[in-house]
Amino acid sequence: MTDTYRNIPSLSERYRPYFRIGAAVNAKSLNTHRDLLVTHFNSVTAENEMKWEEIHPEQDRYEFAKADALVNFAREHGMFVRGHTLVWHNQTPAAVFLDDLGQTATAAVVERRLEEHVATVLGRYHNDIYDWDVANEAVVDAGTGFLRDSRWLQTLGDDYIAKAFRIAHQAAPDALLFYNDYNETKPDKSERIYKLVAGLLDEGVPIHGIGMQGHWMLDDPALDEIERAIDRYASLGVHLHITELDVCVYGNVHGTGGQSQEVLPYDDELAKRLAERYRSLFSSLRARKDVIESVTFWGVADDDTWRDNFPVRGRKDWPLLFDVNHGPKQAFWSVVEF
Ligand code: HAH
Repeated sequence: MTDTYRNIPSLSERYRPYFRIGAAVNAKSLNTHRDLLVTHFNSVTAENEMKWEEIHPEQDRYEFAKADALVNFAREHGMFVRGHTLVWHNQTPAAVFLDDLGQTATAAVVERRLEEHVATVLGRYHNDIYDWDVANEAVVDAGTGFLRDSRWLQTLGDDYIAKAFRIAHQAAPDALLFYNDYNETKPDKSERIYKLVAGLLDEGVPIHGIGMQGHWMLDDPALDEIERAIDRYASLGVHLHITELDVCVYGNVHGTGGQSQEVLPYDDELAKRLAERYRSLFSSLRARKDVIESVTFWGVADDDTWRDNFPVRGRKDWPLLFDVNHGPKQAFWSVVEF
């Protein structure tokens, strides 16, 4: 970060009366984006380093070094840490679901592995991590189904989510436990998420919050759709976190527009449209500060964003508040000046 950027207001300080401001970090960005992180953020999430395949790549092998570095960094700078994630259909070793002969493992074996994993990871970080995404992306996107047909569902059955929350609660009784998902504002899917969480609460399952990922676009979802989803989730009386916010500068990924291979020029016009989008998003979020506790961006600056490869591989995107040189974008000013 050059000196020119040193005298700008701190994002997380500006938002102190509203909610925490977080960023997803990785082993590299913890160093390369250190100045931005320390100045503008008061919460961090591991982009990958706490996912099962990274922190526990083999049955008898844990790799804590990168996750430890992140937690130590957060402690050193007085930042919160969101734990991401325990039970997910992606980035989980296939071996978790197999026995020694390579056949599908029994429910009892998989459940024991889940207990061991959760006790180990939550136990290790119990002094530093108070918020965990226990289950990630467990409901279907479209159609008439309900739960995603994942290895977790296939081996443990329909109540695997309830089990995971109970196991996590036992391992970290003081932690807030979240269900986290994307397309969380789409009417059908948000109804499924609502139903899942409401059902778990009814059963007395220790679930405390909903993580709305917030992988949004310039023009979609519409602001009122986002507001409706937040208000509906809030009616359950649970904690709400925006967990993975970024704004893809390309069009709606649900239509064909968002999938175009063409790289847009990041010109003044686009910068302005992104700023307007962020301005209205944050104005809605601020108006809901009583229910939203934390807003985490999925990245720090535009030089390191998963959006360069999603939903289109190798298509440069500019979804964050800081540019590729770590300077504040118009979008930064639009959320800071109100
Ligand atoms: C998220 N999935 C994951 O929670 C996160 O762990 C990962 O690093 C990036 C994004 C988002 C996602 C999506 O928006 C659409 C389809 C599949 C997954």
